[in-house]
Amino acid sequence: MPADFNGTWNLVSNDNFEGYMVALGIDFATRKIAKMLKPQKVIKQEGDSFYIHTTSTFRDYTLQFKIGEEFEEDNKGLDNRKCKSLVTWENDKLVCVQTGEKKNRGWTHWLEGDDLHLELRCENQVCRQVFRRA
Ligand code: VLP
Repeated sequence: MPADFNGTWNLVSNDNFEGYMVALGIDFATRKIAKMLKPQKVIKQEGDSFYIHTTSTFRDYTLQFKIGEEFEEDNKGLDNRKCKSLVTWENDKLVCVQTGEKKNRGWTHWLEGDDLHLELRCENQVCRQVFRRA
């Protein structure tokens, strides 16, 4: 049985989101707003199909994918750069590689007790977010 990410999750910590946003080229004004947000994630997992809905008072982002199937991601409302994304299992971690203009772009999700972890990577920046079950 793979890890079960199903549920509603609230952000409780967000380390180096600023560095990650700078690496993505997010403008100053947007960064000031974005760093104040406490996004919520709703994850629906059915077999190898995932739906990850990240919501906030400012913007929302929806991602749907199947494990092992590369897809075009538009990052609409984020940095708006298109990339090719591929999510795979690495043991119980969900690992996404986002191939495009930005080097070393991707993310990893994993569970630790009642917490959902998300590591966001872009170029030489790593942002670490922790979400708790709502
Ligand atoms: C852009 C960078 C903040 C900042 C401006 C908008 C959506 C894994 C993955 C699923 C993400 C979240 C991306 C956050 C990058 C912000 C609006 C924040 C709320 O999650 O769960 O796509 O990539």
